[in-house]
Amino acid sequence: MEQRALVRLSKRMSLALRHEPGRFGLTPDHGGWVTVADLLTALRVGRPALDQVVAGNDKQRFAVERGADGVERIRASQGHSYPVDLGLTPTPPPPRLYHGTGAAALDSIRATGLHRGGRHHVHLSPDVETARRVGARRGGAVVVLTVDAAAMADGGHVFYRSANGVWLTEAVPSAYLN
Ligand code: HQG
Repeated sequence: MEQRALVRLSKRMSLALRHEPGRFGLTPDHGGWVTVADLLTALRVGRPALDQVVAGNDKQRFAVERGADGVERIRASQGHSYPVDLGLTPTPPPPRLYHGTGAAALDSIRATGLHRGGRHHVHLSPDVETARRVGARRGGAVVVLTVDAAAMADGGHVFYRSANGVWLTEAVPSAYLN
């Protein structure tokens, strides 16, 4: 499949698995999994195209696993806007994490900290480069904030690391931002 078609399919998979499964006639389990067969039917694509998206995805957004029942299931590794239990284990973060955003959001973030918005968690990046890419999605000037994750963890804030390396936490008070 050609690159542009792959990106389009990846976006439809994100929509179906993270945001609006009902619109595709899908009913994810509590962990956000649907069977690969159901997803293929819902999106009207073949298995090779799905495999290409899962394997080639720049951010490894999707995870495929075979259950004890022998059935293959797929879910998004993070980024859901409907309630889902990813079953992630609280994990001590590296001392510093990064958050890329648009310059327009800066005053508000300095005043009130980072909020999770429509998602389950605030998303933090392990390195400046990744954060810069996340911020660049907003268009315009990019700001990369440094999060004092060590101090947050000391203060009792819980962190999780998604299967694709994104760090997640409930909120980041502005005192921990630089
Ligand atoms: C901002 C993509 C004003 C925050 C990416 C961000 C990531 C505030 C936006 C993943 C604020 C939320 C998540 C405050 C936070 N005032 N603005 N107090 N607190 N914000 O898309 O982190 O491609 O929900 O800075 O690569 O940008 O979907 O979060 O700009 O990993 O796989 O509110 O989404 O991954 O935007 O991105 P988002 P995000 P995928």
